[in-house]
Amino acid sequence: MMISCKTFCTGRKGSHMSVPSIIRNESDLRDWPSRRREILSLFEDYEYGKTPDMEFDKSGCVCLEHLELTSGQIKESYGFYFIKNKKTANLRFDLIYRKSERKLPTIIHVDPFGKNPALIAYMKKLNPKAQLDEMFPMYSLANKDIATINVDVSSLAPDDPVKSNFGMLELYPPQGSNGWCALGVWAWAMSRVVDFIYSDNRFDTSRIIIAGCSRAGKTALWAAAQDERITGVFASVSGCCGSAMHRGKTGERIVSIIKEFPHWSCQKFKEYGEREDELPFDQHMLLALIAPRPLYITSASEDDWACPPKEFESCVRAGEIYRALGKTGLSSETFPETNSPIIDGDIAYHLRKGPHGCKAYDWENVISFMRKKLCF
Ligand code: GTR
Repeated sequence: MMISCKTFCTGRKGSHMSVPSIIRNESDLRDWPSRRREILSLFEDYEYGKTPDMEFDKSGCVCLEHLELTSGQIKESYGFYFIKNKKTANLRFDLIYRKSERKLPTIIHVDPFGKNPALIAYMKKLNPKAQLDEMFPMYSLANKDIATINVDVSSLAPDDPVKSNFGMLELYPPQGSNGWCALGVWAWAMSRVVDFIYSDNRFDTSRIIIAGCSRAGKTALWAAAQDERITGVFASVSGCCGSAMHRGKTGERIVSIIKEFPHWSCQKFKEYGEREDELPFDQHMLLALIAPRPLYITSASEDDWACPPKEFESCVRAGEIYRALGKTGLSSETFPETNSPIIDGDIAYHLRKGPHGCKAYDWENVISFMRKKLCF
């Protein structure tokens, strides 16, 4: 694939650009499902770990609370429980929607921050003006006839190098170099919520959008890569181990991720701290696993740590498989100005003016894109 250097001139110096191809030859193209499985295994074996086959002694999902709000909206809280060898893990999620004659599209939001005060403080430090409810404006989205589900994935695997071993990883501890990790558990949690959506006739299973910001954006991409029932994907400022290419990346690199967040990736990944160029894949291939589904990637102009040009580059590169599958990639392959969304293809991208995070501006654009693509 020809990629113009003009588009990607901001890479790290000294990094050579031997980027592995999504489609290497005619047979990859002819048999995309098997090439797809091969790419998925690379991510399992080298980065996020492999989700184990699981069988529980007992598991289920219960509605813990049902409220009819004065606004006319319904709010429900649920808990999934999983029991194995007398050990228990649970997953909490909240649903807000407005009653409708029609089955509702849903947005499932990855929330590793929700109930964790230490993380909220951390986010505030990153961005003192952060308004955490802007990350997922549940009530206003519910007023647009979208069912919104906030999934507290930290209830299943706390976002902490030590504590993440409790909960789900206690029931199924990581095994070997590709053993799963907190991020893998979070992605798995999102699929359990998809099971819930499939089991409940209030929801339209052909319109399930996953969303996440930053570490939750990484999770959203990995969840959608594994679970093809998810029909649309929105990842904001997902940076390193999310939408940003590893090769040539500036700001946060694998070496810092494995030091600061060792519980996010599998053991094997730790060998690649300063060796990004030797990985047999790069993050554009994670986006390729989402094809042909509508995908919206956002960056923020003050977020050099995430490296917006490298988040953009993976979108350009993933366009190859979208086109091969009869869809379109990005409608423009030139890195955009701030607040100039590129939204006419099946992959959309914008660079929001401002700091790391997810804002009302991001949501407005994402919702109009998803409405158009998924026809709701
Ligand atoms: C950054 C971190 C990223 C990202 C983010 C977050 O500082 O280094 O990888 O995950 O924080 O989740 O807030």
